[in-house]
Amino acid sequence: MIHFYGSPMSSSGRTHLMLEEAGVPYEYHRVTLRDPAQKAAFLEVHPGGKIPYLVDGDVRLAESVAINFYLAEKYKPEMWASSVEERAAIFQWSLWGISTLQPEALRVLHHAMIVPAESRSAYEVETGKKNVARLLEHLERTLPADGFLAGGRFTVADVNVASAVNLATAMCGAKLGERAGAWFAACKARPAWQKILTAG
Ligand SMILES: N[C@@H](CCC(=O)N[C@@H](CS)C(=O)NCC(=O)O)C(=O)O
Repeated sequence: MIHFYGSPMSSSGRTHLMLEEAGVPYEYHRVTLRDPAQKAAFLEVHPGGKIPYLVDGDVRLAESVAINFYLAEKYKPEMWASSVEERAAIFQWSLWGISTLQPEALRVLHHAMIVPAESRSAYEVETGKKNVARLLEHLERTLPADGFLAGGRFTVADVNVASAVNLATAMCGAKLGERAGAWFAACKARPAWQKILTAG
């Protein structure tokens, strides 16, 4: 049995989605990291202390995108690459989501809501919003006409990027273009997305 450590409204949502897409049984350990007792217990499992975290037999993994690659390749090969070229596209889009788009959305989140009022910066919020808008324009221009990020079918890249787009649109009020909007609506309409929204 897979053990999944996560929490709603966090990076673990990306892995939660992938677990549902993979259709494998798993046990969801919901961790409230603000609770010192839960945090201490979680540190016993994962000394790195960050969610998501996955234990699958002897395999112990952190980092949502790496976990999702593992789940796709092992349990849902049709969502993984079938060629070097597809793998490159999956890597490219997933890394774009986690290391290019998401940090700009987090910049807005932190300076609008998380850091203490005296440390908040309107400049950071505005810059983050501008960068998110620019990146979402890039998504609109480069999303393949077949409506999927890689391989002409729904893959782990769509899961990884849709979760970052979800944060970016929620935090920045950014509007998606026609093509990206249709792609994102299709991602959100999938049963996995609907299930984790209701399950939390
Ligand atoms: N790049 C990591 C980010 C993991 C991460 O920062 N998780 C946050 C929640 S969104 C966390 O566990 N924070 C708790 C802490 O830093 O103590 C991933 O995508 O898995």
